[in-house]
Amino acid sequence: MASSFEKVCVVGLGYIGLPTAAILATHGLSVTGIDKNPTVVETVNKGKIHIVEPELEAVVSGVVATGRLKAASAVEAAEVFLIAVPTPLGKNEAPDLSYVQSAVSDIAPLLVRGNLVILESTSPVGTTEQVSEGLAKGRPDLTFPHQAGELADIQIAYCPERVLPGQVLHELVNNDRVIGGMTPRCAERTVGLYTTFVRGNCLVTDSRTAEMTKLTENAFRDVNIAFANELSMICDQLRINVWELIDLANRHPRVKILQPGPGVGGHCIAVDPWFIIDSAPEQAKLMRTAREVNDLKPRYVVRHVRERSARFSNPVIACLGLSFKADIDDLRESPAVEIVRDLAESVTGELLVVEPHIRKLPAVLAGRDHLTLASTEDAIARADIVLLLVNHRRFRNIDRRLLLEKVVIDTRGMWR
Ligand code: SAJ
Repeated sequence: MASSFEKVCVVGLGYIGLPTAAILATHGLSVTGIDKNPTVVETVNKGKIHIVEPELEAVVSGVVATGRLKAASAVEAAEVFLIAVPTPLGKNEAPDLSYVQSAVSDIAPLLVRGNLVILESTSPVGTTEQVSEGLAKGRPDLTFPHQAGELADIQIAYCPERVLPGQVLHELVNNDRVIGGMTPRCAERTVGLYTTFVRGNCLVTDSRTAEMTKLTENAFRDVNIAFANELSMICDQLRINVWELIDLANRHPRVKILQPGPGVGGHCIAVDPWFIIDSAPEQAKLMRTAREVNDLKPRYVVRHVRERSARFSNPVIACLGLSFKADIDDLRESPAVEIVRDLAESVTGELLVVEPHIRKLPAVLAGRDHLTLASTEDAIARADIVLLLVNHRRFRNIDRRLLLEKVVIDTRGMWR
């Protein structure tokens, strides 16, 4: 659908900002992507990308070539400002909103009546209202939704990203979007922008509900993974195969237990529940406990490996997988990395790490004695203990007969 907007400025060219900027540009809008990192700006302006995401480079190079997308280091005047900056955890598990605040300070001087500002970054409830207040502070000559409601000069909305890394281009277009307008008019204008490229439904609500929707989706998953992880520890205690147990329980028509693992990694599920816990600590008891259970799991695995390695004087341990989930190269917040690091610090013997998606060890593991990156074959052949940390497709082909003489610790249930 054709948009009534022509010029969009996307602040933050990361995993969400860059694909969104590129998709808007392919739909005929003139897009400037802003990033404080000069290397990112330079890379995008060459039609290349600085992140790993299938098919994205072809789209970016196409729109950069036609001039529809360009990158810059300073915010430029536009009709729509779309904020897609990181919102990491700061001190004491509290959200760090400094990148959002910095985007607000950069945008405020450029605003003109009729502009639309959209926040996409995962944010604690109330952040969109804070964006409105922050912009108003910088521009006392204009009115904003928290002051003037429907009559405001500037419209503001929250529209969370929900895409799965690795499938971003598909999910960006096909997923439903939740659009939280600070007023109905803010929402309506935001729907106008997203319907240029979204084939899913645009579901309209207020900004606080939209902020909470995003956090709830990831907290729901975290709590459910914690249930599976807790079950796995109970089952170890009771000498029950947790994988068989879950398969059986899931045959009940209203039971759908997720899979235990070595812990919860990535930038989202292990982080977002804290945004809820931080804003309602008294009420968010279950979510806090779930976070604690999931955070405990890597340490539980390390303890288990140490117990099983006690009978060897210098065990060779093959650690299969380092990424935070299967079939990707992303090591961010990966429980597997944490486990290998802790083993390197607490077990005498040799660690052979296998991660087919990387060529060199991450800094936290590099340069350690008795820890090397190995091929699957070499690691399995030499190991006394085989520790499976990630259920990569490639590990499924391992000949099970090669494991018969070894101590096998399977945190993912691949060899259940
Ligand atoms: N995990 C388990 N057991 C399971 C499922 C997952 O241990 O049964 C672990 C994975 O191994 C991994 C972690 O959880 O370490 C997270 O993996 P994931 O595939 O569940 O999710 P992410 O972090 O890659 O992406 C999530 C998605 N959110 C939901 O599915 C509700 C995605 O749609 C969001 O856009 C993304 O977070 C985000 O950016 O917030």
